[in-house]
Amino acid sequence: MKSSPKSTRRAAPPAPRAPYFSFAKPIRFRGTDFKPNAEEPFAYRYYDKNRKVLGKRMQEQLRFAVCYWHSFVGTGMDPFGDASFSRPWHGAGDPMAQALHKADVAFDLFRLVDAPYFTFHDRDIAPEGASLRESNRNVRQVADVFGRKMSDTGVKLLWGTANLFSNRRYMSGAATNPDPEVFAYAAAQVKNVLEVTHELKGANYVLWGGREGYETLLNTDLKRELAQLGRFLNLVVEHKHKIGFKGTILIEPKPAEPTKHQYDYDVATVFGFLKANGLESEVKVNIEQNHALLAGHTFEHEIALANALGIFGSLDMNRGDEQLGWDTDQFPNNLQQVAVAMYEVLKGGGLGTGGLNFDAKLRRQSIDADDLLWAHATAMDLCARGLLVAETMLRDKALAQHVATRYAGWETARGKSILKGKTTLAELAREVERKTLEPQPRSGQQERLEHLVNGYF
Ligand code: XLS
Ligand code: NI
Ligand code: NI
Repeated sequence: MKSSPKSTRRAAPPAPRAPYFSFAKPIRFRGTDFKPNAEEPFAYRYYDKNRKVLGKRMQEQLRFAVCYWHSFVGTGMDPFGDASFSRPWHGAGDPMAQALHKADVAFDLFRLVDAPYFTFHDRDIAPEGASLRESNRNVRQVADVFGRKMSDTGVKLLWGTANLFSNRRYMSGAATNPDPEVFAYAAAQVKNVLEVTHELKGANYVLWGGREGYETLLNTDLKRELAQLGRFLNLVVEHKHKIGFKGTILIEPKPAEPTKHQYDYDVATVFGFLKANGLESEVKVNIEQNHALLAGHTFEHEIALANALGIFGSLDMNRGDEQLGWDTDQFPNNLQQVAVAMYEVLKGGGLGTGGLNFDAKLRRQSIDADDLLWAHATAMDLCARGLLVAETMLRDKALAQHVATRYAGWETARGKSILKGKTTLAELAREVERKTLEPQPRSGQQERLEHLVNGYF
């Protein structure tokens, strides 16, 4: 075919960019005997993605995800200092070109650490435009690029979400805003990201109530705001079914920050809210370690409770600091904490459509590009090790047997008839009054069990 003069004068392709990371080859599993060297400075000691753990490949048991916001948007800024990371796609420049640069580096990180999933907010991946229409167009444009990269690499989307908290329009809340026009704007934003998540075959869609809460009751109609939040969530669920999205809708509880009191305080509060709105079989929870601590719970408590209530969805895998009362979002680095959390996950039947999303950020001084690799790879290896410990705890059955013995009375005909509602309060009272012997207390054996658990490490 004869080419037209116009097409022969093609613009020169952009000069190839230098790779962002110093690693060229993906980090591999090498076992615990491997000695790192200049060629291969890091190798997985425990994360052997094809190893079977309780009948599933480790990769499928763990479903690791890299989050876009902390790793590629975060600047290292804190309330006392400006950006410290200076990533090449930050600062002045064409924002769409920067978004594409960022996407290239993100997919390079996924490849290098061998992460099977990622997560994002709409505002992480594309610049906000002059209108919602323009912002949504930007998001779709980057999502198209994601679609191509995902089919080239096999990386999948764990979940998408809308940022309904950064822009000042949301300063008084999104769904819980006193102005219905802000509610409508938030709805329009969620519609777009939910549809994009659906198109990218996301496994879940997350709603974290960024500013759904209040600063002071003096200006707040709490009852009205809760009703707004219920309506909003119902709209999202209705739309999910309308477009045929099969992923799970997840709420991410957090007790405070940014608002003084967040409505989605913890798992128990979210369950009550779902019940009140008839959504307990439609929506599950995305539990974050640091948020559990801020609510005065342990991570494993929140996981166990969600499993007990049938609303366990997914995990934001990070770590808070026991001395600090805010969301430090550090990479997980405590084997025992991770193992007991994974034990609860496995006991409940595993992650389902969920995964382990590293909602974690580098410390402000970790300014090297490779710090992103080290942070993710060490966290992945630690979680793999935690999974193996949890597997042993489960297979060993010693803990489970202790618990079963402790509740054995409830498995007898007597216990069962009480629970089935076959005895009244008056009947129970009459029976007890006839007896001369008191029920005998038995030891909870906590120290012995703590010793048992230490033996797994
Ligand atoms: C903030 C939340 C947030 C959600 C996604 O504290 O953890 O990062 O995971 O909006
Ligand atoms: Ni989170
Ligand atoms: Ni957090």
